[in-house]
Amino acid sequence: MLRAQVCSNGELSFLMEAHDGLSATIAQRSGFKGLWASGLSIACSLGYRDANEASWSQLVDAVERIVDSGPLPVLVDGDGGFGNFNNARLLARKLLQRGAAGVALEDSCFPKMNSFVGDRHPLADIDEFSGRLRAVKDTVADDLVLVARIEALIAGYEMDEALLRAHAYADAGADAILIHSRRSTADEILSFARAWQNRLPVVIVPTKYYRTPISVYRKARISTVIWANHSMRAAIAAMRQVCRRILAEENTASVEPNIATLDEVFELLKYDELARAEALYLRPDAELRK
Ligand code: SPV
Ligand code: MG
Repeated sequence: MLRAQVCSNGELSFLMEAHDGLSATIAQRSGFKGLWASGLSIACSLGYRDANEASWSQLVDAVERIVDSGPLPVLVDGDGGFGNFNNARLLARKLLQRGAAGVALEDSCFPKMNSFVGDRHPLADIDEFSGRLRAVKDTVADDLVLVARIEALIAGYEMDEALLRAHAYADAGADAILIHSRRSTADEILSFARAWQNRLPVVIVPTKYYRTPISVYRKARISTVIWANHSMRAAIAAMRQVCRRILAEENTASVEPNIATLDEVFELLKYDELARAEALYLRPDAELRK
């Protein structure tokens, strides 16, 4: 299902960020058809920085909660794979076991730093990173969609370097290329797309260039847009506001209209299903008499 979304050159698809079971459930109920297990957002929800402070096993556990929350395919932000080819293939194998549909690996060095923090991040050597991709492909074959993410533009290199890397990663077996940019306009990723000519599908993350209309990406035949961190950022703003008001007012009356009701919480997590199951398994006779 993820392969059809990411690897189709026809229709633009969207992946919504999730970082836990609740954010995944809300994204699914809102109508999204696929999820991005964001490294930044998962780290943030654990109280860590997006600098490989969370371990690969903590990532895999978070992904399991996301996968378990519903039927949507999950593309996992695998950072750089937590080390060399061996760490990357281990991560991919564990993600596959936990039900992920794909993994995105970026050509950063361990420990990575979030793309928007600082500049001139060190890039992995092309051949070494291609080895990570090949090792992952040899381990999971086509059971996991493999997205190769290029950090060259983030790190301040020219387009030629990004294209060189894209071709090398395609040769190494990537299924799609994620081209990342920190510019506030989409110019950089659009010139990449023009030069790349869709040798492999292109995935983008318009976190900084959010003003560009989606029609521009359709025209450029981008395959997938990732909304990478917006539920996490929405949660921060909402939680901060409610904390401030309750602290100041020593009362919750004024925040009640702006927060989810308990009934909404019970509905989201399907408490009704548990009640039906109880009738079936705890009191089967009562169920039969209905
Ligand atoms: C993430 O969501 O963790 C990403 C995207 O990698 S970004 O933070 O925009 O680099
Ligand atoms: Mg990330």
